[in-house]
Amino acid sequence: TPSASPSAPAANPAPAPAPETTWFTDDRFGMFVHWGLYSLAARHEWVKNREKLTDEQYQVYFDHFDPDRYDPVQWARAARAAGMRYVVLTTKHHDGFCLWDSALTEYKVTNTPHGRDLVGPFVEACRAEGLKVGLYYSLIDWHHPSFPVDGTHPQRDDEEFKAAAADRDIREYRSYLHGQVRELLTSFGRIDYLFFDFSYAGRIWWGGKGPDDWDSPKLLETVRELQPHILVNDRTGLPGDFITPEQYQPSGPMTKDGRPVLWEACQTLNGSWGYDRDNLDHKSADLLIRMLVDGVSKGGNLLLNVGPTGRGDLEPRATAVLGEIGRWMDLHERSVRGCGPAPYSAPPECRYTQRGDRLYVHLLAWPLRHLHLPGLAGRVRYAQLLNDASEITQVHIDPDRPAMNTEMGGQPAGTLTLEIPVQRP
Ligand code: FUL
Repeated sequence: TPSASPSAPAANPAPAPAPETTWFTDDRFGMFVHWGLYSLAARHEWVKNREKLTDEQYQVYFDHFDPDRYDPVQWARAARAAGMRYVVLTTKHHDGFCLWDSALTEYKVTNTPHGRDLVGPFVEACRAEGLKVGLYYSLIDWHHPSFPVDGTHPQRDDEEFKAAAADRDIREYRSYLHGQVRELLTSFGRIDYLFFDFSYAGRIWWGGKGPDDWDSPKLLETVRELQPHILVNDRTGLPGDFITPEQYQPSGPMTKDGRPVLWEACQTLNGSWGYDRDNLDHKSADLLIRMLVDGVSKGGNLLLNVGPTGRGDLEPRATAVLGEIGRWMDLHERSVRGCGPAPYSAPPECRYTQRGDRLYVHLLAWPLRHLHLPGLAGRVRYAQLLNDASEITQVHIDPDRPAMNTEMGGQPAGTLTLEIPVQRP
């Protein structure tokens, strides 16, 4: 049989293999880090836009950016201790400020008083702690002269926006952003995850043409070429490897065009992504654990955000809540890691997560003296509390409604989890 010459181009090149997603669904829980010039303003990462600060007014944060206490090992350890297994850092947010020594701009950390790259040490610290490495990159750029709008414009595609966009050459910005993504994916070794921001939920913010402006098809091609195993989100305006519900809990497993998709909810501690000093509206550890469990029961991940201070510290309110989550994860992580939805409907105020033959029943409300588990008659072999392996007494078997006595003292609401080996249907 004649064989093709080695140099002949393949008529139908094989499609790139789908990236490995097992680590993502095993890990389930990651840390988002929003950090940049806005951390000095300490009142939300959109401060430039919200307060219509001019470039000159915003420059003060650049001139004073000197995070003398930056210690990414501390961040990575805090993430790990909280039960998180990957960390995602904002390398450039909408304000355009770059946390690495980009050759393509002067608007970068190495030109601030700090004078040193921040991304390299972050990547190293994650690796040292055995965490997967994620980078966030904003496709929006209020600083670049060729991006259609600057930070003072409203978000809508109104007349003001159109007038501002008309005299800018998007091609320059497009090549800048492609160049920067190439830098990020070639300068720091293996990167596992990329969060572009944003065309979100089918909506292109900031008017413009989103994927056309950014040439998203080419962008994704470059990303896959440089880091073939990487997982990329869906905010380039094109489908990615996972979708990114922001600050809400989906009502069930998520689908796209009728097919199940990987998803990850990103969530703030207090409604702001950047450090927000005077914000008192912090979520409790209990609520955050419930969000994690609820997400896993629907097949999703949780990317929980922290906003370090301008000096580089995780603020005490964040470390306290991460510590509490970590104490829960320490005893309950096997009801999260590698778990997903169970094929049964959970009783009211409960969530099921399942891995293999282990069904985890998370009781989100307390007290529940009797718990009826519809559809599980004949499948429950044994039941125990997960935190201390103590047996749950099965007090009543009704063919349709197995019921268990769950009157257990001393367990705080929202953190009681039962482990039940079940026979799969
Ligand atoms: C958004 C951004 O505008 C926020 O500032 C934040 O980065 C969030 C994760 O994505 O839509």
